[in-house]
Amino acid sequence: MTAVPASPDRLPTGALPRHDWTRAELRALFDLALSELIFRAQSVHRLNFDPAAVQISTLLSIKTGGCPEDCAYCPQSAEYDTGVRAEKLMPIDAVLAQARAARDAGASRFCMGAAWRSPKDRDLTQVCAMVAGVKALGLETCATLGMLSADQACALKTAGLDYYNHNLDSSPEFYDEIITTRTYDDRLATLGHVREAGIRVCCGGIVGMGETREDRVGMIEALANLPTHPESVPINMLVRVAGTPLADVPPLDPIEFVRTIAVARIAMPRSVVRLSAGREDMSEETQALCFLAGANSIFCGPKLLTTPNPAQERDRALMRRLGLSPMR
Ligand code: SAM
Ligand code: DTB
Ligand code: SF4
Repeated sequence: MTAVPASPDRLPTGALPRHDWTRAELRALFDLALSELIFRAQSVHRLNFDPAAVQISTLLSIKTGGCPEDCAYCPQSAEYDTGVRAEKLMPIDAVLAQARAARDAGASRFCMGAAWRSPKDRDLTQVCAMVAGVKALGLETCATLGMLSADQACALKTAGLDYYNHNLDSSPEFYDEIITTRTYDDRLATLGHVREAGIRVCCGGIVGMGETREDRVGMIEALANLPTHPESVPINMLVRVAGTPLADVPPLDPIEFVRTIAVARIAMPRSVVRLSAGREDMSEETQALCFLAGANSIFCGPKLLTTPNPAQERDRALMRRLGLSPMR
């Protein structure tokens, strides 16, 4: 029998967020026996959250396809032939109708995504009107529109935006193999503008892109050592889309995905960790392990932005089986 590795220093601290995580500490967490890692993640989770509550968001692609960026994972980049057609920004009424339906289906947050490098000012005016309309329906609002200037972030805040999603995606080293059209520092600058404007930050990344465990360690290090932890941390399993450069990357071991969730939970104890993209191809048992590892948010509804997500009835049944309820 192999012995459980000795506790890395200062772990688990529990409730208090730290911003001085070292790669060695995070690596040591990844290396723990799964039972030990999940126990620590659960312990931290319970100090901060009801372990049976899951935050539910709904996604809508308000502007699909034709994106000038070259993110190697993304079906919406104009560089790749994925069958996703470029569309115009949706009309406000159509967005509000979808938001009403999401609210009536039990979502607490409505996230609007646009395939832009950054919004043009004319587009931003439209998005601000959407944000105000969604907010008036009693929903929390979230948007992901690409890079933002400080002024754009302030305009969104004034319109009523609660959260802005902008991911670091991977470690700083691996990032350059995935995206060449904007830098890690560009992303950090946008996150700074969002934080400065007083909008809550939703920031995470993708695993299963062919990165190493060290890259997953580096991604969590970068997220956990931001000046303030993102309030929401989406961990996406790559959805491999035909036509993208990552279409044929070998799938990641689901247990490694669970470990990534657990380490994110421990490193960012007060953040809501979202089991984000990739659930359509994930077993319900793997999803259950993710909840045990401290995930406490999902996207509900049959579509993410352009790819499928489990049907609402399947998610309702899964939550019932696991004894989970929507977070209030
Ligand atoms: N264009 C904006 C941007 O990139 O910031 C907003 C939309 S973009 C689709 C939002 C995030 O979705 C990306 O940062 C990435 O983490 C995630 N994403 C995109 N394609 C994905 C895929 N195939 N699998 C998993 N996550 C994906
Ligand atoms: C995030 O981290 N994951 C969501 C959301 N932010 C906008 C998007 C996932 C997109 C998956 C691929 C697609 O459906 O196009
Ligand atoms: Fe464009 Fe966002 Fe897709 Fe990158 S992830 S190609 S920026 S839509």
